Formats: sequence, structure tokens, C-alpha cells
Amino acid sequence: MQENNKNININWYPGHMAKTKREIEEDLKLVDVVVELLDARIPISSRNPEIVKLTKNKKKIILLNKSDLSNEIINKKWLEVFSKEAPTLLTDANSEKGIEKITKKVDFLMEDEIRKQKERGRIKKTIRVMIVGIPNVGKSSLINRISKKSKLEVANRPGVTKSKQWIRINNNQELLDTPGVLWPKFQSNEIALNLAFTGTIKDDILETTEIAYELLKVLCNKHKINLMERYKITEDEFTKLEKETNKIYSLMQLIAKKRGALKPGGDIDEERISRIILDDFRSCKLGRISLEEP
Ligand SMILES: Nc1nc2c(ncn2[C@@H]2O[C@H](COP(=O)(O)OP(=O)(O)OP(=O)(O)O)[C@@H](O)[C@H]2O)c(=O)[nH]1
Ligand SMILES: [Mg+2]
Repeated sequence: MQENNKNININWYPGHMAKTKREIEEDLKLVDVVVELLDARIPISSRNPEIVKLTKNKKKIILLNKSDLSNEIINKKWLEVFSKEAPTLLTDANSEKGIEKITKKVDFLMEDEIRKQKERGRIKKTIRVMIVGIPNVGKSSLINRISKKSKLEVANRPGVTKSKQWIRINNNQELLDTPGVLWPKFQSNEIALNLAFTGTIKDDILETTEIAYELLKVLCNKHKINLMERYKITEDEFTKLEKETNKIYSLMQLIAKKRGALKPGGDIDEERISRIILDDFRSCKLGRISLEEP
């Protein structure tokens, strides 16, 4: 493994995502409100510029989801930033807390329009809401939570939802679940990596060891304390690492030794320790870490 910055090449765009984008474009004509889910840990990297463009003339609510995994102080800062653009909420699709605010916000956004229609003698029966966002951000979980049912399949890997589905949630709202969609060319390596760290890009597209190595680099620079606490690394051990030529690789070796991720001969099992580090980050065992700050 090299310490230098190489280009991370994840410029692929599967056909099903192009198809989903076309379907979203088509279905937008049928919907009243768009709910755009972003990952609170990486609100910029998780924002699909194509979706932003497609939905720019629609009534919109932004949700910073998985906010239980990101830093609370930074959450508040992002909330302020996005609120300037559209009504924004911090959400955790795995908990009941604050979920009812979403349907209320939708009703509120539609209030004027429904009143005008009533005045013209028309009764609008159902508000149609489209839920959009990158793979694995929590769209289906959120709909299940709002509807208090578990109709939609959810799992902790990207690409679970394969086709769109309408879910009625009460007598005046219907939610449209859509498959997660990315865009053809990421603007930077940093964005590609953030999406890989959080589990948006299938792990077989990039090598696990490479993602874990890059994640360690970020954590080592900005979240050293989290690493030290999780893997019981002492100040002395860290100071020693600073002197190594390939600091990050040495850090990975140290963590592997501490966690016993070794091959029978005693060499470190890179694949295994990489998986451990990624799982620890994704499941918040390294603490609540926001990878992007306003
Ligand atoms: N901690 C936490 N986990 C969440 C949250 N929302 C979703 N998850 C988890 O994230 C994983 C993905 O959730 P899904 O609802 O399947 O995501 P999706 O956006 O529908 O994904 P695709 O269908 O692949 O596009 C699951 O393991 C959920 O339990 C959240 O707010 N906090
Ligand atoms: Mg889904």
C-alpha cells in the first residue's frame, strides 16, 4: 500500500440507475412534494446533483437522515445551512422520534394549494410525495417508519429497492419509494470515498482494503481520539507511528495486532482488519463522526 494520493477510480454508472433517473423524471409530474434524503454524515457528498436539478421547481423537504450516527453539533450547523434552501429536518429512520414532523411538514407545504383548490370547488384527495436519495441512505426504512408497517424491504447494503412502490400512509398522503440513485461522474475523489466509507457504493466496486486505508487516513487526521479509544492505542504508540514512513499502513498493522486480525503465520490479515474498521465506522462504534462540516 502506498502513502501517496492516487486517483480513486469509481466512475461507473450501472444501467438500472440511469433507468431509475428516467423514471423519477417521469413520475415527478405526478407528485406534489419531493422529500430528498441526505446522509447527515456527508450531506454534500450524498447529494445527487442530477436529482437537485430535476426537482428544483418542486415543493421540497430535505431530511438529514442517519443523524444518530453523525456529530450532534455539526448536525445543527448543517440544519441551519440547508434550512435556507428548503424546510429541513434531522431524522433517524430507526427511531420514532420526530417522525410525525415529516407528514406535518408535507401538509403544511400543501396548505395553500389545497385551500385554493377548495375555493375553486375541487377537492384534492391525496397528496403524493416522492422519496429520493442515494442508495442505502434510509428511504425505505423511513417510509416503513412513517407508515408504521414493514412492507418495504430494507437492508444495510446499497441497491435493496429494485423498483418504485407507492405506500399509502394515512387518508391524505401517499409516499413513493424509489431505488437509490447515484450519478455518472463524481466531482472528486473525496466524494467517491465518502460514499464508499458510508456504504453507498457496493463494496465489490472498490477494494475493501483500499477503502479502509483511506478511511484510516481521514480518521488519523481529524478523529485521532476516536481511534485511540476504540482500539486502545496509547499516546506513545501514536507518537511512534508519526515517525514511520507509511504511517497509515503502520496504524493498520497496529490495529490488526490489537484486534488479533492475523493470518496463521503471524502476518496481518489486511482483508479482515479492513472489514472490522469499516464496520466499526458504519455502526458508530468509533463514535458519532461527521465527515463533512459546513
Ligand atoms: N443508524 C441509522 N440507520 C439507518 C437510518 N436509516 C436507515 N438506516 C439503516 O440503513 C440501512 C439502509 O436502509 P434502507 O431503508 O434499506 O435504505 P434505502 O435508502 O431504501 O436503500 P436502497 O433501497 O438500496 O436505495 C438499513 O440497515 C437501515 O436500518 C438512520 O436514520 N439511522
Ligand atoms: Mg430502499
